[in-house]
Amino acid sequence: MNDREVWDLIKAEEQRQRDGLELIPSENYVSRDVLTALGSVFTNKYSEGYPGKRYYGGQDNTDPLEQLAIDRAKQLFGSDHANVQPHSGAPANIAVYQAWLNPGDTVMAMRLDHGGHLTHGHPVTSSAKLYNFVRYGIKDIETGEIDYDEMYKVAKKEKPKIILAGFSGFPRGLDYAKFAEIGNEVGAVLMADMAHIAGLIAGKALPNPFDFGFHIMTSTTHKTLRGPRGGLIMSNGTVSNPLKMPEKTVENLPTLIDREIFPGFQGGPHMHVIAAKAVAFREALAPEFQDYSTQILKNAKQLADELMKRNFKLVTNGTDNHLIQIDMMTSFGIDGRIAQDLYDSIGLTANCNAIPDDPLPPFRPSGLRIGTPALTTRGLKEKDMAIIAEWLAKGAKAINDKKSLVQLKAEVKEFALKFPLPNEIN
Ligand code: DSN
Repeated sequence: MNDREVWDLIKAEEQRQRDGLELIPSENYVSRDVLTALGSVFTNKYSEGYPGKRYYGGQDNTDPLEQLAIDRAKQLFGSDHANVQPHSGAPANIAVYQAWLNPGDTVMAMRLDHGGHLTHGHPVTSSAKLYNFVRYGIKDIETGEIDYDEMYKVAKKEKPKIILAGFSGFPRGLDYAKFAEIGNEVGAVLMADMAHIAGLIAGKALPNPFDFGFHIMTSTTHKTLRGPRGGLIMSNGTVSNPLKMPEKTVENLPTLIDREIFPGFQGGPHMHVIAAKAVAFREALAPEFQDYSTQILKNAKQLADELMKRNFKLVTNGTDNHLIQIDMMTSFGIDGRIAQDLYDSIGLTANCNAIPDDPLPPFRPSGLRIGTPALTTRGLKEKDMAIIAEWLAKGAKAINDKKSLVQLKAEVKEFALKFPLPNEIN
């Protein structure tokens, strides 16, 4: 590469990833094949429209490529329809809202401080200005049990047009059957934002909302699904000509969504990213991906247990998925941001996060969010989780002891180098 400045930063980032351990639950390491597809000549091509219905010439290869990605996504999640064009998870969610709602309509989603995502109606988002968001949340912070009775009451009163199941900071499972029961009674479309757990659903380690009658599933493709940075929408219903606006019915959701992504909301799809999505979907269809997904959960459970043995207070006292929320204030009297910087300094990357009913502000919250998808990709197993928990405990205690932190950083690096990044292996 001629651009030394960029090249040096790429090499430095490679080294940072190699020398440390990635604990952020929404990050992962892609394969060499995914990277190759991302860096391919498909980045040169404009392809507004959908396979067979494009506005520009020269689509000999983009059409079969996008169709391959669509077919693989449908096979992976068992849906009638897939739109592989969303640039990421936020545009995917917004496109669904726009496809189904009118301004002023109501959406029911998880409380943001209980684990819901910004795009589920945080007041600072543009969706919150257009639509009315009402909430469900956790009944018992110690177990993470969702208050389904309250959800039912609010749904009956507010009549949401969409009930949204999904989270980015909740370490337990959702009862999709209950969501469906409530949604069907009030006539809401059931939408699952599975960005965090799509890989666990694809790998059959966690249940699939479509098996419970959900109509729509949105996701990112770069978290547990281990593909390129991007978005994905799947739905059930009839896929018809995207050039014609269909009637607004549940059966027509696939076409309403396609129309909303393009021409409604986005311009040209990023075909190099769609190529990389297709590669990732093929990888996720392989039997080994099921072992990977199961191992993520085993590692997360083990890591949670090892942390609790070392006096870490965990939100809901454990995990049933890939992520763990640590209440750092209760555990060690330091806030999540201080903890994030502290662990960064020893090569353990995590992110600060609000805990339920957090008294501290979002930029400096009480919690630290960690998880096991990237560690598991790197080949770590249950036995390695005690080592990580020990470093996290020692790090928190050594906050003012520079010498110990330098020593911990060296230990983390020595250990991390035993586990090559996947794009170094294949
Ligand atoms: N930023 C993502 C996460 O880390 O959960 C959600 O968009």
